[in-house]
Amino acid sequence: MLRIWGRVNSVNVKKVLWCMGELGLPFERIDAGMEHGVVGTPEYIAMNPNSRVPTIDDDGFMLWESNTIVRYLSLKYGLGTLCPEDARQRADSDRWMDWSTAQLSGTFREVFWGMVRTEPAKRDMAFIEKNRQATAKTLDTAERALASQPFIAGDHLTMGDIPLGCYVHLWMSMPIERPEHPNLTAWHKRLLARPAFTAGVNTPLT
Ligand SMILES: N[C@@H](CCC(=O)N[C@@H](CS)C(=O)NCC(=O)O)C(=O)O
Repeated sequence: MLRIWGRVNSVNVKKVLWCMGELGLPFERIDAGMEHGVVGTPEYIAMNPNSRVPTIDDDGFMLWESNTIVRYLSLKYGLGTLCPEDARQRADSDRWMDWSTAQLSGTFREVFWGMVRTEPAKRDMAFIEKNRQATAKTLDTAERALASQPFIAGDHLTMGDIPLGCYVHLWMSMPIERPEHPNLTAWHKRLLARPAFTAGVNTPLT
């Protein structure tokens, strides 16, 4: 059976939990990271020299880096569904995964850590606000892409929706000001209707 190491409140773990849920894969999850520790042990570092979560064990094949894990599982267990067979559709899906990490996650992380993981008295509100505005502007790009299609890379859910869906869910869950993004909001509602999203992503923030 697949095994995954990682705490459920990590955005990078959420990506993999949602992916495994969509693929209907049975798995065992082992708590690791933050208050659970584990990631600093020699045994864990031997599996994942990055000392972070998530890590998976697929029948002896150890893999870390969340987007890579999502791509691997989608190709192995979801070819034609989460992983498009057509090269151009797959590149489109891949592009949104890379975009979510390269363009969105940096400023998003500063808002999330500021508003969720930092106690109110210690928050640098000017810094959070600067990053909130930058994140909102970045999300305009996804808003435009979702104007013409129900999912980020076309007419059905693909791996391209997974990292973005995890970030957008947290963005929508935080007590912050958000600009009107009707297409993004409708897409998020479509994701919330999926049992695998509810189980893997729509879980407590802390
Ligand atoms: N690029 C890595 C980043 C992994 C990462 O930074 N994970 C965070 C949680 S989201 C982590 O392990 N933090 C330390 C901890 O939980 O102890 C990936 O996508 O898997």
